[in-house]
Amino acid sequence: METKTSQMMFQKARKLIPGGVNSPVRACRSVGCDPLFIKRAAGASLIDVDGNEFLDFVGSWGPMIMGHAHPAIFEAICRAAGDGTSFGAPTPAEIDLASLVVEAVPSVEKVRFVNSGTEATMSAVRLARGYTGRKTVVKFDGCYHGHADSFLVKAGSGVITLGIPGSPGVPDDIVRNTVSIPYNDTDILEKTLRDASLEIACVIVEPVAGNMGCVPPVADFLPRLRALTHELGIVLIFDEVITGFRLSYGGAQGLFGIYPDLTCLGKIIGGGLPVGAYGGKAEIMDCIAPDGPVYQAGTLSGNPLAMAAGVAALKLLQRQDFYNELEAKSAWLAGRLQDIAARVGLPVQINRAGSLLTSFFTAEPVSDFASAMKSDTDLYARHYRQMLSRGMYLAPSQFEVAFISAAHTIDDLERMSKMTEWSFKKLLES
Ligand code: KE4
Repeated sequence: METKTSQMMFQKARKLIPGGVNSPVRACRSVGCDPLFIKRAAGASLIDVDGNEFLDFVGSWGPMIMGHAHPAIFEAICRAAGDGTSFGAPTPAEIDLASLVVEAVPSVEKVRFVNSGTEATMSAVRLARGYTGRKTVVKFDGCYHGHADSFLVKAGSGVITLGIPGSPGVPDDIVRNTVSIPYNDTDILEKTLRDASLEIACVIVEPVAGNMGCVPPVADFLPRLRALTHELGIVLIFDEVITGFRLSYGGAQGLFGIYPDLTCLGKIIGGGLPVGAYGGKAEIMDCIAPDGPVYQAGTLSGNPLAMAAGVAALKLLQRQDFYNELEAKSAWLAGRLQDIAARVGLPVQINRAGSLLTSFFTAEPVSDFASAMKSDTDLYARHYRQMLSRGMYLAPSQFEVAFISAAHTIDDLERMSKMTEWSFKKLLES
């Protein structure tokens, strides 16, 4: 595969940008190769600057549920751009997107738009602390909620990919207010939440974990979490930056029928442009400035182009059977991959939730951070490089998910499974 233009660009980028990338996981460090620079994308395909074409299973880490360069989203952005790109004043488009989010997400009565998932979760935690007057935040090992200081303890995603224990620069007295406990362990959860000394403001959880790889909740985990936080007056925050509008039009909460006090969104709601959001009960949201004392602000929050892209994206997701079709394709692929691993004799666990899927290279079932960490990351790296050489663009980390989109056809998924079989066999040869 010719990659000399990407290599030349990477050398140039590294002189200007730390690691040559604007987000660490894109550097492909954990899979032992240099990143490819992408020139353009359409549907389920990416084309890099050397003209190589790939079937894309990263989907910009979640936003591209419709596939790339969808005409309706492109048209909406162009139309909005013709009227100006940013005003720093309220616009009709913010009402349009807020209406769609409030209608779609069961527990959201009011919503505030920001520019990233990190801003959304950071603001939701500040709001929970301001609303309760308490300071401790409980999160779960392997879950990632963006890079705000409070979250960089035993975080998932890039933090575990790069093996960063937490992160330098996060003062102890910040981290002291964050407790991280095992995902899916209801005994430890109950003990932690009932520990009166902890003075807990909120629990923040990925209702389906996507940042240690795909780890769905066990049956009683979310119901128990909701019951305990309700009983103890603790704010429950669902971080649905990945699962929002991904697992269903109402997100994970709509699918499971478990309703948090606050919800964080991102990715899909921006249609590929920078948008995050946090929302929930009006009683809590009304504590946010200017109605209330909890401060949060942003120059480009509610940006008209991002709002237009988000409205266009969500309207596309309202199509009858959209999620049923995505579920059927995703279930088919997961079944094929599990069959292939069994037939080839490679110890692989396929975890799936809707159109989120991870192939863990381990013989043990993966239900939390500790079991995910038993995966063979070297084997995953070899698989990644082999698949890339055959035109399959996977997440450059064992601890991320593959995203299946409406643009992937059954033929695409058949091609992916055939390449997977070839790669799994090759892994066993050496
Ligand atoms: P952003 O600040 O990256 O928009 O969102 C942070 C975030 C919050 N919550 C969840 C559940 C998330 O998955 C994320 C970000 N996801 C990662 C991928 N696992 C973004 C990719 C990257 O860091 O480059």
